[in-house]
Amino acid sequence: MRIEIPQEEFMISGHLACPGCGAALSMRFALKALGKKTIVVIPASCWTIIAGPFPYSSLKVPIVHCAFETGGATGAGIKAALQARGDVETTVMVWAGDGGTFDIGLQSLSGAAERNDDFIYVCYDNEAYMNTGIQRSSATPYLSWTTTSPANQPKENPKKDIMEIMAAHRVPYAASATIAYPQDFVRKLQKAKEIRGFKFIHLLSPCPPGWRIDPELSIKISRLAVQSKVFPLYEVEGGERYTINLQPKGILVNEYIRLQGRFSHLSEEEIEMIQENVDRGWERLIKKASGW
Ligand SMILES: Cc1ncc(C[n+]2csc(CCOP(=O)(O)OP(=O)(O)O)c2C)c(N)n1
Ligand code: SF4
Ligand SMILES: [Mg+2]
Repeated sequence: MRIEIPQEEFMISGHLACPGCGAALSMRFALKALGKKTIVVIPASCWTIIAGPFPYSSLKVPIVHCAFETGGATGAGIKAALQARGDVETTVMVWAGDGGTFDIGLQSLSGAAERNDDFIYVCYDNEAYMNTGIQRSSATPYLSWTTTSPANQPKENPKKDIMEIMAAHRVPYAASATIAYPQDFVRKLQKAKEIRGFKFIHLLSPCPPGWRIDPELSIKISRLAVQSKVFPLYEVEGGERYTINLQPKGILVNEYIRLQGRFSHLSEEEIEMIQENVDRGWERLIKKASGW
């Protein structure tokens, strides 16, 4: 189903993102999807900087900056305040990094999800703590380089499965997305806006300095992540109804990782191990989507 992407812009010139930042382009489309009556909550992250220094802002909607670990609690509080004032129209969107979601913000995210608070939580996942110098997070992929997981000692643990954590909370809606598929991303946000209760979007966001890629490759790499099954596009409703939104071509994982300097230390055997993990993850997803 093709949808009309709104023309109106709510992200304007003057933002402070690096060239090719997936998280910056994604915000532009998120606000097109949600429209003017949106309040954006931003825990400490690259986006704290990207938005611009007070009193300037690159967004034409209100922003609430909050402490690193408080995205879920702040989103819930702002929604409650709006409701107390009789405002049932304004959408609250928390926009948090992977560090602020998978790690330090997990408790306030879990609390909001368990209470089924009525707002949208977007985790833009660039797979490390980028704003403070590319440190490893629990969203960093297996065997990836970061400044705290150097090439001779890369990350030994698999990426935490945040979508399954959200599904286990039985939230009304959770979906994965990337800006390489803007129609899919906009549709998911518009759908989330219409659902009452807690909504979670897991957004893959390439970061050229952190992933050691050329800025012009961000979209291509996002597309390869989906087409190689590294990052499938799917939805989970009520914690149990899985829908795969795009059938990947199933290209080899190597097509995705060979363009990224953060994986340049990997041996053929290690790439094969990653391929096996990705294949297993895809099989698990297919089983859930077919209701097994
Ligand atoms: C309690 C606390 N610890 C550490 C920091 C420092 N800090 C600010 S942004 C950031 C990294 C955020 O990483 P992530 O959430 O992945 O967002 P990204 O920078 O990658 O966009 C850190 C560690 C902080 N602001 N507050
Ligand atoms: S460091 Fe990465 S996430 Fe942060 S602004 Fe630059 S490209 Fe975007
Ligand atoms: Mg990050």
